[in-house]
Amino acid sequence: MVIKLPLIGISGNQLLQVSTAFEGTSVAYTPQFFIDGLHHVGASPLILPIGTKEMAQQYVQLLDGLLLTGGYDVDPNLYGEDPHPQLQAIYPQRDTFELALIEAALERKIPILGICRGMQLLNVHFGGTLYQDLPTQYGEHMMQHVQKAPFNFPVHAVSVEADSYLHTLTGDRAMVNTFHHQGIKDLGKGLRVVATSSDGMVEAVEATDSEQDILALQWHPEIMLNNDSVSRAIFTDFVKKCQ
Ligand SMILES: [Mn+2]
Repeated sequence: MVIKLPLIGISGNQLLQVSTAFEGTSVAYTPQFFIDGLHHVGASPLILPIGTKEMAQQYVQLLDGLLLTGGYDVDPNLYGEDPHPQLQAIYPQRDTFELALIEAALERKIPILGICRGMQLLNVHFGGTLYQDLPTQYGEHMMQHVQKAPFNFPVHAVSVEADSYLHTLTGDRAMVNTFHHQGIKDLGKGLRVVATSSDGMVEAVEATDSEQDILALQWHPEIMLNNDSVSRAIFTDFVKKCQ
């Protein structure tokens, strides 16, 4: 008998820079944190390689949940802007593929967990905009959002809205890690901000439509699963909802 664990699709990345690790060959991949994290909470992770819109639709038919990962900057043309000088590498095929994943997942109403770029792309899907480069566009009151501390060390606080779903996992306040030079500017219609840092940065969003199960975070719980109970709660809860 085959034991059926929740099948979680992970939006895969592609290594475009030539790396000696793969003898210069481009590779499809996801950080091991996501795999380990999903294994740990009893799910079957499935890495989805960047492909066509049709492939995205096909993949989502198989899934119980969708995990949108971090990575390249989002193409600013998707929210009607020209590239800022500090915009970093973009990969438009990944944007197109992941927007199709989002669309198909919303249609099937399967749970979506968005992380970092995943949250930003969800916002763009809902018609929102991004800061292309926080250090030059956000203003002087911005705290450090690319931490110099070890990746699994939570460095800044976020305040969580009392009536949000996230609050049931975090309480009023959580400590998070942070590695982002982009962030949400104008919020997309259909999303609500459920956590912010003290400089006003959007740190988490949820869907306003109660039929859609979206939780998206600007931080990286997958890296803190071994040392942070809130991060474990977020992963555990996500997989439970996918069952
Ligand atoms: Mn941050």
